Amino acid sequence: MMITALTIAGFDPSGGAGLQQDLKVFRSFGVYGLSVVAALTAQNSAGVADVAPVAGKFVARQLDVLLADMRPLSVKTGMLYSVENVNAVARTIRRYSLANVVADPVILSSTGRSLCMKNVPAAVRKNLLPLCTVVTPNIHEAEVLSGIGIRTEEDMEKAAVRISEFGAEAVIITGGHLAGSANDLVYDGHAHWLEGRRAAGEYHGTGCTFSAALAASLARGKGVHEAAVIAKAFMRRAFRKSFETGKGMRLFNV
Ligand code: PXL
Repeated sequence: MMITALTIAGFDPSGGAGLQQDLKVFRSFGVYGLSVVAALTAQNSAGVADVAPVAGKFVARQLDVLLADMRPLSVKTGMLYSVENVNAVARTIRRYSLANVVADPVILSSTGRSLCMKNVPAAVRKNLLPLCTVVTPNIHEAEVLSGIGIRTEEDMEKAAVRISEFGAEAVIITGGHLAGSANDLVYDGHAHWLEGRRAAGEYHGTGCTFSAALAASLARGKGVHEAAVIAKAFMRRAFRKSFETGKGMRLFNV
């Protein structure tokens, strides 16, 4: 049987993040990718110039038509952009009892542009996190979701506990943006640390690549902790295989 995973995310013409990157990551795990577009962006390796939302009703329509016919073994959400889209995704997960849900709570682009409307983090906390197998915030996203400022690994643990209280089964805070180290925290009721070193340089699509690798591993039947170890190893290879194609950040040739 073909293993399938679904990504619900934004369209990035550079292909370094969002739907296209998720599909490439799925492919490299031997997982067939389904994709539903939740937002369009105009961007290149130097940053996001513009965003055009996709209407919540049309995100729901894409999901309904697809899922009436096919059942993915995991689901990854990325840039959802609007509260309507967050709620359409949450309703769909419930209606189809979708399992192995990975939420990458995208808030800002790597260059600091907002990739969601103002009330999206609150809607994610209330409506999406209770349905998640794993949520994968970076340091900034974890600060916004938890309301806790993060300077140290101890702060990361406090934020993970707070985020897990919103209902996600597990929380993975990626530490690449913390000064000094790039250790990731997997919190599933207990804290497990995955050690790593920060790769030199600026990269586009790091969070998407990591969470897509995690979703692919869950689709292949791995548990959260093992999937996180696999996704972290996948990132080490992705950093090694990254390349420069434009004037800005490096992209991952996964
Ligand atoms: O890396 C966050 C991200 C997610 N999804 C899309 C993006 C970006 C960053 O630019 O463009 C579509």
